[in-house]
Amino acid sequence: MESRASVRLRVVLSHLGRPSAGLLVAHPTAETAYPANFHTQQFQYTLDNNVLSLEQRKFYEDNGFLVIKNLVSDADIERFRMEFERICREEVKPPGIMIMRDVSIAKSEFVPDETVVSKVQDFQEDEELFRYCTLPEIVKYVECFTGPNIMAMHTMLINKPPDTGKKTSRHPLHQDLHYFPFRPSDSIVCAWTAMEHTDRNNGCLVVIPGTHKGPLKPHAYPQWEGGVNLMYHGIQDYEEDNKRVHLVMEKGDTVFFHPLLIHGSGENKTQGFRKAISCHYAGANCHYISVKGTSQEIIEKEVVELADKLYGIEKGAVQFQDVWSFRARLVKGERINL
Ligand SMILES: O=C(O)CCC(=O)C(=O)O
Repeated sequence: MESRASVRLRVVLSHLGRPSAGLLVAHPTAETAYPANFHTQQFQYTLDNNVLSLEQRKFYEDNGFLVIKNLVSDADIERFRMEFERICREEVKPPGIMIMRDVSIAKSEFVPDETVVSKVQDFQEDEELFRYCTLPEIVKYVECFTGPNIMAMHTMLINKPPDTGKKTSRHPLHQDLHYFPFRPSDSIVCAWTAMEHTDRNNGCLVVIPGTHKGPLKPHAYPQWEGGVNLMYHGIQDYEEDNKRVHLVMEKGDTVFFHPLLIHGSGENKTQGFRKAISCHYAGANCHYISVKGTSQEIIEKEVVELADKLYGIEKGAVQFQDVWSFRARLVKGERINL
């Protein structure tokens, strides 16, 4: 008889052939206005597709991020908020979703309510939240970095809680590539949309411009007195005098950023929850890499152990790559390697 573990694994792996979320077509909207003698070969981080203006491309190339104002409608944000609340109340349980609570909230205090949920991750099977990843206004920009075949690799709705005084609502400075066993990094981009006004008071995103040009740095859990949230690894050796930029954003504003860009977010000093929705995309022609012997081994170990626990699969049956290709979902074009 087939063991429980292998049945589970078969279910997990059967998701890998999942169909696409429907075809989207990107239309150029920005006036590119390149001088006639301008050569775009000098660009490394953006593609030639006439969506970004020359100024926008130059900004991303130099800084590793680009904010597009007022990109997602209030109506969509309201729908995402309502679906998040339904998930928190456990009225819907999309397969694969991870519900996280802030480390300051004891397990025994957990109630199915949005005030104890700091984040939902991996909502790719929730059709309502996954609509975010397929919004034409978002995908249009994503394509400038990934090319036309686009995979959604990682999804999150972050509900940064009011800080309890322990400073656990902070997200340490990190590079998202630390978590990813696929390359090339230049074909990966994050879209992060503010679901309400965000500034330093409620812990807006903070970025260190230009760091996407540097290497992937070693990460570890920071030694914070009040504790640190699960998987919130941080960079150990960043230079204190690096220029940090706090991204003050309005509801619907969206920042696109490179996976090597050093970023994080501060303490939420308000009494409200600071919400944002995000997706990491990768060009479908990216490929998986082995992270054995690299600084990413520590996150590989943590993720695989968590997946074993979550899916009830015997140790060693699931690899780091399997976890990623399980959660990956096609957004546009053709699923190639991922
Ligand atoms: O929204 C935030 O507070 C930071 C999110 C972030 O950087 C991440 O989850 O990688």
